Amino acid sequence: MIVLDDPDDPPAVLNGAIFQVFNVKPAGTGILKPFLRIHDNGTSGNGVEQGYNTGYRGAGFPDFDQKTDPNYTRNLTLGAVPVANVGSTSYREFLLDLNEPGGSKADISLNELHLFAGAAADGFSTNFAAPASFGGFTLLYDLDSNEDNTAILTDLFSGSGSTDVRILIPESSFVGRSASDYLYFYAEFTQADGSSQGGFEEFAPGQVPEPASFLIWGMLGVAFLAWPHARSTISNLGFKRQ
Ligand SMILES: [Ca+2]
Ligand SMILES: [Ca+2]
Ligand SMILES: [Ca+2]
Ligand SMILES: [Ca+2]
Repeated sequence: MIVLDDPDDPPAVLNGAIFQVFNVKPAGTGILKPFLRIHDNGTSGNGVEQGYNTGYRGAGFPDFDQKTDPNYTRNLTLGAVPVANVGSTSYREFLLDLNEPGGSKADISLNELHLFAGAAADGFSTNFAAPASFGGFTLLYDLDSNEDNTAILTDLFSGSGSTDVRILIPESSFVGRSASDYLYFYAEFTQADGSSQGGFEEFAPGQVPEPASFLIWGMLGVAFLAWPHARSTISNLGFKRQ
């Protein structure tokens, strides 16, 4: 089990994946491109909040706790997820924005995370909740494949679209897949402190900086001054963006 409950916590590793406090606070709209929003809607019951991304909107959806806005729970291709290098290891970068109340209710427990790939868009199956390949969908990564792992995370940065955590999945999980493959990202949270709280939890691909703004930041040398938490954790990891 890992716990990230302080902005200065160092990155932690669970079954090869890196979990890191990471705040991206878009100045405008359209910078974060979420692909999965889940909010306990009572379907799962018992305070479990779970779901996977898909563009499917036919009968039976949502089958878990997905929000149905097509802009925020949608199909995602592997090519749309950027690569981040930590030392000599490559990872695929995902961002997580938690929406929990403050104080003693600010934490949330990520219990399961499954990543599948398939040639088909609009996948629709409760089998995504089980860590096993099925019907054209190949399991690429399971947070619990080595043991039952848990990440206790905290809504450290409030406000919609203000991310809290970066999750880096080893590129070795994606060997043999192509950029056009569809990714299915299943997550399951429970609430250590009671039933579902606050707003939805939201996943997005890592951000690829716009070349112009990146250049300006570099010229002014202020990029990391404006991003102190990322600065400290990036230097811890020897992070280098491709
Ligand atoms: Ca947040
Ligand atoms: Ca909570
Ligand atoms: Ca687990
Ligand atoms: Ca919540």
